[in-house]
Amino acid sequence: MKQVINYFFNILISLDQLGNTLLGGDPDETISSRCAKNQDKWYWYYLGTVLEFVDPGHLEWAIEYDEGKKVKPTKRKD
Ligand SMILES: [Ca+2]
Repeated sequence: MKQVINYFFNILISLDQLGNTLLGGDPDETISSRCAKNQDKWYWYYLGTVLEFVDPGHLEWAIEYDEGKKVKPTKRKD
């Protein structure tokens, strides 16, 4: 069963990364990670607000420091 769950989780991650690629981002980075790094832009901020509402702490664990835009680890300012 765990293999099936991992399989579908990997499919979701790849779709997420495809979405980020289609939006001009790094193909190895998820939309959540890009969103977390770009909280200074209104559209990423509002998407981040939705993600944080659905899953509190999401942006903090989803950020990928080794992919896409290079940023220093920071806390979201709410
Ligand atoms: Ca990645």
